[in-house]
Amino acid sequence: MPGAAEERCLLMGVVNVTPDSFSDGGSWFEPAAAIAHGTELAEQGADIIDVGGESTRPGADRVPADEELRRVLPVVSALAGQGARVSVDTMRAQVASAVIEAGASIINDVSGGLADPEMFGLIAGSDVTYVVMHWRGHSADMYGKAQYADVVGEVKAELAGRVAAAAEAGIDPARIVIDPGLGFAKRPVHNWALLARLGEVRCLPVPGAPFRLLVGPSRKSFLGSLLAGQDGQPRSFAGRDDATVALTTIAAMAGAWCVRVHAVPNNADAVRVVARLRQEGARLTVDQLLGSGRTSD
Ligand code: PMM
Repeated sequence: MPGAAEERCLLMGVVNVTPDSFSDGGSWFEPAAAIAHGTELAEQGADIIDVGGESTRPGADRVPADEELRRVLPVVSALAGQGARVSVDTMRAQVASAVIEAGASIINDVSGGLADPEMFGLIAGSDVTYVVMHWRGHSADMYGKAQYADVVGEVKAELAGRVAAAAEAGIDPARIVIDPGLGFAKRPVHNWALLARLGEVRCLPVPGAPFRLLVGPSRKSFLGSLLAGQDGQPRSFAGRDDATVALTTIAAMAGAWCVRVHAVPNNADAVRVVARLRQEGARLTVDQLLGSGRTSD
């Protein structure tokens, strides 16, 4: 359960230090620009700054580890040095080790420990928070693996397997945050099903549940296709920010610990609105919002 200081859903602001991330690739590729952007996101109300040096957009190729480190290390050092709570989006134990040394307190592993067999051991020997995201393989072959009979059940079962393996490797479940991995080996229909049942996703059948939940809907292509124009063209990345705020509100209502976003100010307003409603004792859930009367966690 979130502590008193974290009753409000937190906001994670994204700084992609990459030339090719899907919505902001290239914008913050130089260290000085990335540091300035992270500082701005913190000033706008981001509780956590998530620094990434490897694009995970569908079809992306991998970046060598030394290049990933060259991109993220100066940014992590500078932002942590300013007192920011820094997360690093990496699948590599070698990168995680260096950024923890540089002051990162969260490792955001979109592969949930599957990409690097050294990752669990490294995390077990540290005291950082560890994000375990649902993942079925590298970005080069993302959609081939988007096959589900029951997406919520399968994502939960696969996440539970990763969390159990992490605990087996010595990681305290209290340090684990889970993430359904919107858009990763998931088509729009899968993302919507997971979003409608977020409360259930938190309650994995393993010791430590319910886990803190991170959700990353920001500007993703399922929003682009939902909001496509009459010509069928997906809505532009920047034109997806209002829909992102809507999903931030829904995730906060469903009890998410944190939402990962590119644009902070409007999302910061949304999480404050939900926190204020919760002070009234409102136990808002997606199911109640949709009018079914069931509670979802
Ligand atoms: N999505 C992206 C990258 N990292 N991390 C977590 N935990 N959850 C996500 O949904 C997630 C992530 C892809 O988005 P980007 O390229 O805009 O950063």
